[in-house]
Amino acid sequence: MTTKPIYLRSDTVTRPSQEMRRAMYEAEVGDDVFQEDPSVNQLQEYATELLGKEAALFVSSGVMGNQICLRVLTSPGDEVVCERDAHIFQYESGSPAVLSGVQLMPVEGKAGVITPEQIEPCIRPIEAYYMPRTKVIEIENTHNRAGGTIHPIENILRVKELAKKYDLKLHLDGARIWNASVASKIPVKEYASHFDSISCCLSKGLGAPVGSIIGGTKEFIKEAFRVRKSWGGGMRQIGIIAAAGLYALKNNIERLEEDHQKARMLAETIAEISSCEIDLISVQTNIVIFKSNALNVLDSIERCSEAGLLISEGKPGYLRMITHLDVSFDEIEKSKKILNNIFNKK
Ligand code: TLP
Repeated sequence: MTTKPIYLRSDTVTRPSQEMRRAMYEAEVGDDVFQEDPSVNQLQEYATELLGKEAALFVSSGVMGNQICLRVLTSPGDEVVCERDAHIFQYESGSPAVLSGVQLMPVEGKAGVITPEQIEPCIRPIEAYYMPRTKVIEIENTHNRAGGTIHPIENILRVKELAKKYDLKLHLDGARIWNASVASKIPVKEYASHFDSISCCLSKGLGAPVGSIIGGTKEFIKEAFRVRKSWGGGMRQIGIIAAAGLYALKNNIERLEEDHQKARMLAETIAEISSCEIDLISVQTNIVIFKSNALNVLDSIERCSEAGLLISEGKPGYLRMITHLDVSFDEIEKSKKILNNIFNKK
């Protein structure tokens, strides 16, 4: 292949634009361990406002964001209820056990959503001292493995009621909360307002090279700052990358709509291929999960790659394509042709 491959493996593959690089080049820096990096402080202040929280903290990754939040919200021996396909359960290397000494209680949801009716029976009786103590309910919005589905706000409100009844904390893995917000037209602030903690990524659809933001109360973030340092996550003149994050928040949220449109185009192509299965209802943002009945996952990935289209496994047995700001409409058209050529064989 001489032409540049089309990268639909993840929205993490984006490269900083010229303008973003300029913002990084020009960033004022200081020592962030002393909280004296002006660019980091600016990013955190901007994010605090955007999330509508009392405070925000810049961390190195989505995993670090989720794990710091769980650590601050729990004590060893506690239990966190989450959906069975949640990122914290499937893709974070067992960190809740390793880093916080807590276990997860995964519940099988529908389109990434678990209802209060499903959660309530999983809550451990407070008097059962021999059981783990239920402490947190975690929600992922959008839900990666479910195909970028948006968690309905009505369900969030109902889960919040349940959490209040049992005095539980709520954490939002909002790695792609920006996509949920743009597609549902519900402000990120409103989503965030229902949770004790939120973690959201700058390095996915927003196109920054590194970093996530966590938000919560001042007290929560003070403790998160301490945990981040204890895990070796205190960085120094990090304004250079915080500037990219701030640029991303200011410039790259609204345009996510275009990524959703592109995902829709790919999904509709797949829906017309008889050897493929796709649930079009699940394609609500920038992720397309589908199944090929003609080729297995590895062969599908390999054949697409040979044709210049890089896709990945979305969950066992399923393929995944994710759109992002480095994929043009022209590349989407090319991708559609490649998908037809590879999967449309009778
Ligand atoms: N997701 C990655 C892989 O880990 C699967 C991807 O390519 O989609 N929460 C959610 C919902 C995520 O999708 C991810 C990354 C994370 C957290 C972790 O973010 P990073 O990779 O920055 O640690």
